[in-house]
Amino acid sequence: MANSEPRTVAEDTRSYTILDYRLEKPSFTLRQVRVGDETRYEVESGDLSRPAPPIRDSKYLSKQQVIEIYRWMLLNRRMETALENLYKQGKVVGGVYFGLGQEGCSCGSAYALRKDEWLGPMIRNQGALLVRGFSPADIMMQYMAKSGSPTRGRDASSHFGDIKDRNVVSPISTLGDLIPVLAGVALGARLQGKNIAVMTYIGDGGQSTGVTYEGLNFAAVQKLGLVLMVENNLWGYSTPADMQFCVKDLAERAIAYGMPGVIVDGTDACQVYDACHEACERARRGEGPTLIEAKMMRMKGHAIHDAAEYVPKPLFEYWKKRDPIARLEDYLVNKKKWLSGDENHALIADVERQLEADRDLAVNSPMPEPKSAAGGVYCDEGCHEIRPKYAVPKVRRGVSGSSRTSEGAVHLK
Ligand SMILES: Cc1ncc(C[n+]2csc(CCOP(=O)(O)OP(=O)(O)O)c2C)c(N)n1
Ligand SMILES: [Mg+2]
Repeated sequence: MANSEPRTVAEDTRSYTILDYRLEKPSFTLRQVRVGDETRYEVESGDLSRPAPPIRDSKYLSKQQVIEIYRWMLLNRRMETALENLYKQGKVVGGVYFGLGQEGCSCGSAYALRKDEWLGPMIRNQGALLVRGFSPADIMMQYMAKSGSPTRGRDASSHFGDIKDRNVVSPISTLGDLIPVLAGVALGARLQGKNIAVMTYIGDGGQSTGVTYEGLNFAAVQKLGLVLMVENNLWGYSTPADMQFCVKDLAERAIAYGMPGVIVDGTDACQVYDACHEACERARRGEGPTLIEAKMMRMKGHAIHDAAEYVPKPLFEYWKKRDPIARLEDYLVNKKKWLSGDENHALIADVERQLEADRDLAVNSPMPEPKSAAGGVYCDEGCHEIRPKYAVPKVRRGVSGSSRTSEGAVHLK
């Protein structure tokens, strides 16, 4: 085309695709109101009377696998109810955080990882911890700061992981900081000759941080197998999502990083799993990261101390109809008939039995001895070896101040 000829709009327009798995696209606007000294919100527009959407059939999960995810979700919820009661009995040290309404996202996403892959959970992903092999007793003991807890009573909240057996990186409270860490885990695996999927989470609030950009951009450029779950639960503490960002959907952020963006209904574990499975497969092929936005609602306050008075009540009622467990139960029992009523009751009773046993174990276990308080806090030189997870790193000997033993373990100096 000659330079003098005007270009058409079509030639200058690029288009991008955001895959959207949802069967319903909720849309509301909120209005900020002042009640005395308090700031609250009201629903300004949006249809709150719509019936809940059905669960979407999974392209990949077998009947048994859907039932297994359902069981994890039940365990997740019942454990949090038990924790709430333990808090009210004064047995919890510090606060308690809940993932009520987010169990389908937490459990369905973690279920897509293989055993040798890695998870970096955030505070609402207690369901993901259960899927990775922590027991309800581990989590309850942690909140009660018991000596048998994963941190031996040295932290009373979510700051624990297991890099030896369960491949879980401990959450970092500074929002967004887990993203480059997990990208680094994928890079480490690649240096050892493996492309693996690594998964972590960030909220609608936390995704505004600079480190989110840095971590995602690094993962995109290096084609690292990061699966980032952006858990858009409509609130970042007391800030509604539409005061946090201007894009229509947070999945659109993926376009600017140069990676696929996907939207799922976070209350539908089957959709969550399918999107995560596809992202994990892409990661395993060495094709790079995926950003998945899971849309749902935080059904409690930020933590147990927050009554969420600022959230409009009709919004809670709307999302209660979209409860991830009640809808999956209906899907399994009434729509698919994969569980009879009796089988469902037996499964629920089994979850309750497990929880009661774990709660009793946690409650009756001892507090730590005072003299153990500083144990394990500082790493004295040579106190333990850090071994590569997959194979001997394919790095030059003697770089970065490290040396190699004959078995290939790296001693940090
Ligand atoms: C960098 C950073 N800024 C602020 C905080 C304090 N803080 C902790 S949780 C939270 C709200 C997070 O909201 P969101 O990311 O939407 O996650 P949600 O709690 O909804 O799961 C804030 C502001 C923090 N931990 N880190
Ligand atoms: Mg949020």
